[in-house]
Amino acid sequence: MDTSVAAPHASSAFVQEYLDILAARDPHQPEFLQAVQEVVVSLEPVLDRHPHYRQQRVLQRLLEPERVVQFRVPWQADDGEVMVNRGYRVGFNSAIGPYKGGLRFHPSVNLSILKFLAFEQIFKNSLTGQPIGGGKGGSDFDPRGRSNSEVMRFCQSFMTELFRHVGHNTDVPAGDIGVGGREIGYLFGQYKRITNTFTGVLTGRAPGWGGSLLRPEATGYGAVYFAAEMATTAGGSLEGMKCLVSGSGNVAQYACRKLLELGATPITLSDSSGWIHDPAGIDEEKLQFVMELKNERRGRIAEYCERYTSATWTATDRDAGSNPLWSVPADAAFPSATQNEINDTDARNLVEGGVRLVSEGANMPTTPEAQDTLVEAGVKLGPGKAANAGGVAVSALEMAQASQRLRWTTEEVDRHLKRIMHDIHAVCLDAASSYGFVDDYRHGANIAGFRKVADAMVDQGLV
Ligand code: NDP
Ligand code: 2IT
Repeated sequence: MDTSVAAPHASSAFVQEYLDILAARDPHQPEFLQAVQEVVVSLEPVLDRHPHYRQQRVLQRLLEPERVVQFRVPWQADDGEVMVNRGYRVGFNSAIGPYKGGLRFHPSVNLSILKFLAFEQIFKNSLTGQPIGGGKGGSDFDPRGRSNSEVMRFCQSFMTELFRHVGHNTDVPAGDIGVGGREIGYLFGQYKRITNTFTGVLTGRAPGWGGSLLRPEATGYGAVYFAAEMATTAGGSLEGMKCLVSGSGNVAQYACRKLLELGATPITLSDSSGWIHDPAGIDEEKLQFVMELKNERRGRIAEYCERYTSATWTATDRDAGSNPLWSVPADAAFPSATQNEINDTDARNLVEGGVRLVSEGANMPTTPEAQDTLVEAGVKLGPGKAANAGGVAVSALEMAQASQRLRWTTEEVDRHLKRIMHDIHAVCLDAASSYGFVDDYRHGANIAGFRKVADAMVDQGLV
């Protein structure tokens, strides 16, 4: 018997009530409003079944960040020019643990984007089963084309203000777009110097100075583990699948590696300048080339085609209204670049091209309309807050190892990561079916993530 109920529409009176509150307060934060809408759309049956959430105004409270800091980041370029960027840290919710979430350095960063990311992080972190609250931060600084010295000076200036707001029991940042091992190193060095402490204040550290093995791999690996769980539940497996991957940074690279290990074949990658299609498959040797290209030489993905003639490169056309990467016929898709990279036209193209499974490595890569199109066409859709939770989950394992002053082996961390992704998958399906949204991972992730945080907020009173 199909017990599913029609998903409430984004414009339902229930959803509108909450969006109206936000639109009045923050009319210029479209990404934040989008992230809120995507969650609230799942919660009507939850609030109906647990009226004390309404009496305690839990959802209204949850929509307001506990704190936001914004600060000036002055630094000097190699040619002596004085530069000024803006830094932020959003501490959105600490009901179940210290704020936890990445730092993004990208010219598009603003408060709307960081509030959307921090809001998503609350539910994602709750789903991991680890004791971590939701936060995010970053800057409109663009590391692209900057020397190591410039990046170091920027990171030192950024941390010279950020240090007073973070701490291993208060708020523990990590990487995100534009922030990888290099930036975490410079940020940590400055924190250590200013505070005269060596603590687990940041995750994503190198294993030689307190980092967890497998943290760099964890987000991409986790997104593929989640996809494997979805495929198994649907009666299949990833083996033999042709896969579309977007981005070519941390998440995309390790998604490709795990796909290869599980017998699937990645055939696309991208960066903000363009995308490559390699019908012969991106094998381990080609992936090594991409890693060296992006992580060491910090080059552009177009170079892949100079080296591998089986591939073609197409420049990004921002006015095209759709991204042709998503039109390539395939079985599965792993959007791993940025928010809103799959619009409704792209979603239709994915369905037409044969894609049956989408696992979101990026945060909010699929617009709400595109998500509806995919789900209505029967595509299994793993939402970012569940599918890409492996990264922050291993960050929480890094915090655990740091506080015990010991280090787990790669095998131990991988075992934990697999179990966590398995559990998130199961919890999403469970929550979805017990609130009438059978087999819909989006609602399941929102509801399961919400309930744990909401209960903690009720327990802790009006704080
Ligand atoms: P990286 O900086 O390592 O790589 C980002 C990739 O996406 C690059 O290829 C970049 O291209 C491309 N990209 C970034 N912004 C845009 C844009 N506006 N348009 C087109 N392409 C773009 O970041 P990550 O791999 O760490 O992050 C990718 C996604 O995964 C993000 O959504 C992030 O929030 C999410 N995520 C990351 C986690 C992590 O542990 N790192 C954990 C969970 C989610 P270019 O080189 O041209 O900038
Ligand atoms: O979006 C994310 O989950 C991350 N960028 C990782 C956050 C973390 O604290 O590891």
